[in-house]
Amino acid sequence: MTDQAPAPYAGPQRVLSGVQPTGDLHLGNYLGALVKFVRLQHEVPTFIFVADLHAITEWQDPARLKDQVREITAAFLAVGLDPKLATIFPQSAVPEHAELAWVLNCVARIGWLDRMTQFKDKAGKHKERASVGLYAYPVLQAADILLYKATHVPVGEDQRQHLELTRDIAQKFNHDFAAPGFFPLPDALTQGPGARVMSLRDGSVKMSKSDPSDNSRINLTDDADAILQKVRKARTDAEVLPEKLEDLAGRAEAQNLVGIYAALSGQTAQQVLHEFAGQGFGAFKPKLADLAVAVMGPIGAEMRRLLADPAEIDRILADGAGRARAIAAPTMAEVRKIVGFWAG
Ligand code: AQP
Repeated sequence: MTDQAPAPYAGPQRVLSGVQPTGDLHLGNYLGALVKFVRLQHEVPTFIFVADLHAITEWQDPARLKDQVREITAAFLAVGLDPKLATIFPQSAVPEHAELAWVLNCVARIGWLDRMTQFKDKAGKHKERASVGLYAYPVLQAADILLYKATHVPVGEDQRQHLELTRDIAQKFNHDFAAPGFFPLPDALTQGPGARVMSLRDGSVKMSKSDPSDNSRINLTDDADAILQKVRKARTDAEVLPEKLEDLAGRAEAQNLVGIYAALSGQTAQQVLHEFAGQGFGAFKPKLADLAVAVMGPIGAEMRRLLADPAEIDRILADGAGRARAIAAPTMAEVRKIVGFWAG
C-alpha cells in the first residue's frame, strides 16, 4: 500500500444525461436539464438518452411506452438538440446499461442507497411495496454515466445526491479492481437559474411529471390558454415584490415565480426584482404568462410537427443507438475483463 493519490481519469470529456419517458415534460425538466443539453452539444461530445429502463421502476403501460419515448425525443429535437451533434438514443437499445448496472450493484453498498432521498420521496410510507428497481435506480444511473465514461452530467438540483453516489461507485470500482483512473469521477452540472423549479401549487415541492395536479406544472405541450390559466392560478402571497433578493426569504412561491421569470428571460432574479419591485402578483403574473407562452409555445408546436412523422424520430433513435453502442460495448468489454468474467 502507498499513500499516493490514485491516478486521475485521463480520457476525453463527455457529457451525458437522460430523461424518463414517464409523462409530459414540464418547465422544470426544460430549465433544469434540456436547455443545458442544447448549450453543451456545441462544446463537448454529448449523449442524451430516453430512460425507458428507469421508467419501468414504476408501472408504465407497455402499449404506450414506445410512444412515450418518441414524445421525449420530439421534445429534445424541438428545444434544439441536433442529432448530428448530440447522440440521442433509447436506453433499452443499448443492453450494456443493464449489464454494467449489475456489476455496479455489486460495488454499491446498501448503506449508501439507504441514504437516497428520492427513493424515500417516491416510495413514500409503503416502501416494502416499491419495486427493487426503484431502490436500485441510482445504481442504474451510475451505469448510464460510467458506461460512456461521461465527465459532466447536466441535471436538475434534485439529482445531485445521485451524482455523488455515482462518484462513490466509480471510486470504489477503480479501487477494488485495481483499475486506477478507469472510470472518471463525473461532475454534476446543476448550476443555473432553473436548477430547481418548484410546483406552481406548493413552493415547497419540486415541479414534477408525477404530481397528480396538472395545475402544478407548465407542460411543454400546453397551449397559450393553458399556460395563462396555470400562471393565473399559481399560488402566491398578498405582498408586493421587494427591491432586494434577500427580502424574498420565506416566500417560497414568490421566489419560484421570480426564478422562473429570470430563467426564461435570461436575467438574474435580482434584475427581475429591479424591474418589478413594488408591484403585486396581479401585475407580475400576466407578464410571466406572456413570457412563458413566448418561450414554450413554439416548442409545443414543433413537438406536434415532429410527432406527425414518427418514422423520422425512429430513424434518429436507431442512428443514435448505433453511435452510443460503439462507445458502450468496448467499455463493457473492458469491465468484463477487469472483473474477471468468464465471457471477458
Ligand atoms: N422541478 C425541476 N426543476 C429542475 N430540474 C428538474 N428536473 C426534473 N424536475 C425538475 C430535471 O429534469 C431531468 C429529467 O428528469 P426525469 O424525468 O428523468 O426524472 P425526475 O427528476 O424524476 O423528473 P420528474 O418530472 O419529477 O419526473 P417524475 O415525476 O416521473 O419523477 C433531470 O435532470 C432532473 O434533474
